[in-house]
Amino acid sequence: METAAQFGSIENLVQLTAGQYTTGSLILMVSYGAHFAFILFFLMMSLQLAPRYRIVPVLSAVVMASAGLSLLREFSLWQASYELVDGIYRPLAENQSFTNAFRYGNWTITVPILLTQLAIAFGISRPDLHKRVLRMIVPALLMIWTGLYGQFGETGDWSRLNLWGVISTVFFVWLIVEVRGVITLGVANSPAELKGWPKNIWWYFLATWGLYPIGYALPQLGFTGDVVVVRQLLFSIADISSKLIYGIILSRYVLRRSALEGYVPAAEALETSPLGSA
Ligand code: RET
Repeated sequence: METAAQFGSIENLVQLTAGQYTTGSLILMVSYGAHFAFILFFLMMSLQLAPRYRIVPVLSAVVMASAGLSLLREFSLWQASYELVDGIYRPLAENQSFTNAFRYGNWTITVPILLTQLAIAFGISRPDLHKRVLRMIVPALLMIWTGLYGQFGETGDWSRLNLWGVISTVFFVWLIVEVRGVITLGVANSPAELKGWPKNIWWYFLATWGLYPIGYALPQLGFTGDVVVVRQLLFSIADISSKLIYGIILSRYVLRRSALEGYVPAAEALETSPLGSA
C-alpha cells in the first residue's frame, strides 16, 4: 500500500531550522516578485520593436504572469506547510501539504511559450513556424508529464523516480535535437552582425534547462533541510534564468534585428523629424 511518505514531496518529511525555513520563504518570494515585476518591462519593451517581433516580449510578459502566480502559490504552500514548535519548523500532519507538482503543471504552459518565442525571434515564418514549434512542443510536454509522474517517487520510491526520470530525459534529448534545428535556422536567418546570438543562446539554453533534472534527482542525496532549501534555490535560479533573463536576451536580439531591418520606434521618429522638434 502506498503511504503518504512514499507519495509526495520531501518537503513534508523534514524539519527545518528557522534559518532554513526563512531562506526557503525568501527564495520563493524573490522568485515570484521578480517574475511579476518584469511583466511591465516586457510590455514596454514590445513598443520598441518592429511589429513582427512585438509578440516576443509580449509572450515573455505572459510567461512572467503565469510563473509569478504559480510561484506565489508555492510560497503560500510553503508558509502553510510548517508549524513552529520549540524553535523548529515541523511539517504539518498528513505529510501531504507541500508539493512541487504545481511547478510541472506551470511548465506545461510556460515551456511551449518559451519555445514558440525562440522560433519567432529567429524569424522563422509560416508554415514552417507552426511545424517547427509543434516539433518542439511534443517532446517538451512528454518530458514534463513523464517527469511529473516520476517526481511523486521522490519520497523514497527510487525506482519510480529514476525510471521516469530516464524516460523523461529521452524526451529531453529529442527536444534538444529539435531546438538545435531551430538554432541552425536562426543562424542562417540572422543578419551577419547577429549570427553569434543564436549560437550563444544555444549554450544558454542547455545550461539553464539542464538545471531542472538536477533538482529532480536531488532528493536522493537525503531528506534534509539543506537538500530541500538547495533544491528550491536551484529551481529558482533555473526559473529566473530560463524565463526572465532568457526573455531579456531574446528581446535584445529582436531589438537589434528591428534596428538592422530599418525599423525606427515611433517616438524616436518623431524626435528626429522637423515636426517633432517644435
Ligand atoms: C524533468 C524530469 C527529469 C528529467 C528531465 C526533466 C527536465 C525538465 C526541464 C524543465 C524545464 C522547465 C522550464 C520551465 C520554464 O518555465 C521533467 C525535471 C530532463 C528541462 C524551462
